Amino acid sequence: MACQRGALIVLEGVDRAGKTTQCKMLVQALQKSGRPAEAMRFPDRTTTIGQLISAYLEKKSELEDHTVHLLFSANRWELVPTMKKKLEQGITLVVDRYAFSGAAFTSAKPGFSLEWCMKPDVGLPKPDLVMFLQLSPAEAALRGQFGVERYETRVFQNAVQQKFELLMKDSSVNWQVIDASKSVEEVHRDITVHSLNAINKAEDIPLGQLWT
Ligand code: ADP
Ligand code: 2DT
Repeated sequence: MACQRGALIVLEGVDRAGKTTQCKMLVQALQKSGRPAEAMRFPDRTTTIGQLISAYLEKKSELEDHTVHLLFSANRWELVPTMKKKLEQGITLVVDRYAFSGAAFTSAKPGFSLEWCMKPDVGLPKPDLVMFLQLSPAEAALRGQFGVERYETRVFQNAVQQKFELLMKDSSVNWQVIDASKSVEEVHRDITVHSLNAINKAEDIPLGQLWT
C-alpha cells in the first residue's frame, strides 16, 4: 500500500524572528509523537551552489544581483528530487526559508520587481503551510545585534518585511501569520497546531506546484 505523503511546511520571517529555534522544536515534537519529520533550510550551504551563495552572504565574494538570485533558486531546484522522495515516503519536511525569502530579499533591492523575482521558483513543490513569524523591528532588536552577513541591516530588513507583506496577499498560498513576540513555548504551541492540521490535510491531497 502506498504510504500517505508527508507535508511541506515552511517557516519564514525576518532576521531573529525565531525561525531556526522553532524549526528545530517542531521537528523534535513531530518525531516524538511518532510522525516522521526532517528539517531543511535554504540556502542549503552544503552543495556546490550553496557554497557560492554562502561566500556571497559572508561577503567573501561579490556576485551580480540577478546571478545570485538565480543561484538561490537553483539551490532550491537542486534539492527538489530529494524533497519529493522524502515527502512520498511520508516524511514531513520543516523548511527554514524558501522561495518567499528568495522573492522578498531580491525584490527589496533597487530595480527588481516582485514578479521577476518570483519567476524562477514557479513550479517548485508548493508548501502545504507557510508560517510567517511576525516580529516588529523593536522586538527583534531586543534579541541581539544584527549579524555581520550581507542583508543584516535595519533598513534592508524593513524593506524585506514590506515585500513579505505583498507576498502574503496571495491567497493561493496557505499563509498563517504567527505572533513571534510570544514566548518560545507559546510560539511552538501555535506552530504545532497549524502544522498538525496541515499534515492531516496533506495526507489526502497531491503535492501542488508553487505560483502556478
Ligand atoms: P531566526 O532563525 O529567525 O533568525 P533564531 O531562532 O536564530 O531566529 O532566534 C534568534 C534569537 O532569538 C536567538 O538568540 C533565540 O534564542 C532568540 N529567540 C527565539 N525565539 C524567541 C522568543 N520567542 N522569545 C525570545 N527570544 C527568542
Ligand atoms: P540564513 O542562513 O541566516 O537564513 O540567511 N536569502 C535566502 C535570499 O536572499 N534569497 C533566498 O532565496 C533565501 C532562501 C535571507 C540567509 C540569508 O539569505 C537570504 C538571509
